[in-house]
Amino acid sequence: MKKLLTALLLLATAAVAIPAAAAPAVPTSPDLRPAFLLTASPSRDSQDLSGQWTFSKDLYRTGLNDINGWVAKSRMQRYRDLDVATEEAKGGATFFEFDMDRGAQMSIPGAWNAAKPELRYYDGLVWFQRKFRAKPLAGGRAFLRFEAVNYRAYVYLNGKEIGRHEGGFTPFVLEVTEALRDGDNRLTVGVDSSHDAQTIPTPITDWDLYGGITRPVRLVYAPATFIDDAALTLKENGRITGEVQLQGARAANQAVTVDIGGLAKATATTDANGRAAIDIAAPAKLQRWSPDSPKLYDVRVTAAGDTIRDRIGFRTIAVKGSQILLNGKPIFLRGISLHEEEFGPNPARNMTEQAARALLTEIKHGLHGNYVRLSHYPHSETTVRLADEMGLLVWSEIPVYWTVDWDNPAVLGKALAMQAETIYRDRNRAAVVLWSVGNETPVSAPRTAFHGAMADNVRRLDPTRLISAALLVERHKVDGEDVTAIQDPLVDKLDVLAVNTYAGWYGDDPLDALPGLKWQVPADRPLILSEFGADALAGYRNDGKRKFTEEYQAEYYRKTLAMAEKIPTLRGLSPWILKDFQSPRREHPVFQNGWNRKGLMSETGVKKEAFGVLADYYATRAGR
Ligand code: GCB
Repeated sequence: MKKLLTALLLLATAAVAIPAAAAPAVPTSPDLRPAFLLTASPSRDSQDLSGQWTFSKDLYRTGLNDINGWVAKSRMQRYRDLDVATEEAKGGATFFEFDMDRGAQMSIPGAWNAAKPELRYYDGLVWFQRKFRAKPLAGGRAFLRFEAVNYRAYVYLNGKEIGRHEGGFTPFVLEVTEALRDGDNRLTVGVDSSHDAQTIPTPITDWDLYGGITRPVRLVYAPATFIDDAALTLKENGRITGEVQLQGARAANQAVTVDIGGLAKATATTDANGRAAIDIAAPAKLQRWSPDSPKLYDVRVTAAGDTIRDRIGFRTIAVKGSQILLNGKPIFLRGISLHEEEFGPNPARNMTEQAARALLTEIKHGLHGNYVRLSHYPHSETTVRLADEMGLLVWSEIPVYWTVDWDNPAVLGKALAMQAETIYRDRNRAAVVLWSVGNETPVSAPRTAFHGAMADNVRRLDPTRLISAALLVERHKVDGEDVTAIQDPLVDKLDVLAVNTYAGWYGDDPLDALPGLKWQVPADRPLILSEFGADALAGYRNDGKRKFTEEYQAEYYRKTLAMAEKIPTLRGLSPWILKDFQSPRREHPVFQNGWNRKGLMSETGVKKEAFGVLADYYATRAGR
């Protein structure tokens, strides 16, 4: 078993961020820590590479490989460090079948599917190029930090391969100290959006393709020895614990100081691996973070002449019997599910702060919510930081959705690495309280073993938060009566049970039957309804007997909420979903046209009747 775990861990570290052969080797660590995190990069000297990039489609992947498995032809290699027009002007036999400098432009970050009509359903490789000027620090180091590239990235700087990454929703950092030029630089990124049976997720989902460089890219400067990451958390025993990780030749034996908003100061010394453990009593005046009072402290970490800053909230989260306790007090999660998709008729999954704020404001103030399920993959850092600032508890998940290749250790390796990248990214966010290990995956022995390994991985990497999964429910007869039950051995690994239920939308149940449906769930565990929902086209109205009307959706909500009220262990709700979202699965020509219509709001922000039903329910709940 230990051997298998070690093999998996090695696979996991190898699966996701791979520096090019020429770059320094990455230590494969059992804690699945990516080689570099640079989590506090916004507080560092850095250059935002957002803006206009040129691009070139490459459906047959000619820039990566030639026919017959040969090396790509040089006339196809989009990442070459040359000016095609200048070469052409020389005449002669050489010619090119691309020109990144004279190619069409696209605004980055943003998915290509929204940028150009001809790329609407393009699923494959696209090359992007951005030129920029750099002024490297003498004796310092430089890194590229990508917040997300969907789904695979091949990164080249000035014609040299810097590294690769797999996974569409997590950040990765590649060192470019050697390849970066003082002056003009040419950054080329091949982005492959295609998914297969061994990717996470597979090609079959219920959301849009959104290929591209979907989140910001930064060039980050750091001293030769620097603070890569610092994490702090409040424990139930009243102590603040955490770690500071230094990188570089002088990382060992360094004095580290952590200042928590001027309230408390911790000092420690790094060990041989550049790591310092922090453990101090929480200061008496420390205000606990909560949705009602989302207090964040300015935290400043200093070591080896380097300083990073972060804004961190302190709270505890625990389960006791069937209660969820925030700062020791029972809490009911008044939430909603959300896809990473901004309001508007043609979203590009470009989650600017303004776009994220518009969505979260509807949850916090429109619905009177205190919780959001960020489905079905890690959302942008912007969204999670905003949840911290605005006071919304967060459920976070990676896209182990429906079915993945359960029997394949390499796929499990990818899942564990994605989880690790998410946890290392977000472990300072007080808002995040739940890590989910899957969504609606059909029960089988290999699937349960896969999720079990994921749950163990989360427990090891972050024992301070709760573990859940959005499970399927079964309907069966008990004494002639229809009973909804969870029949899933995975429950043994979870702190909070969560189920998706669509009675009244999928299936034959009349709405009036919903409040009478019987539930059989463990009495000693908290339960969340992680999804329920019904489609409605905003503005389509009649007597409410027809599906897709606003009235039907509103009545579905009334009846489902009445059903939920009867489940004694119910501790939270995240109905499906705040806003209509794009999905090629949904092709009804009158009601859907490529949109899943289960939003409480249309894609442009028009509220449907059911929005008011849930808002009223949450307003009452908040007062209880
Ligand atoms: C689900 C899935 C979600 C779908 C939703 C639906 O159970 O978890 O991704 O979009 O149902 O609309 O059917």
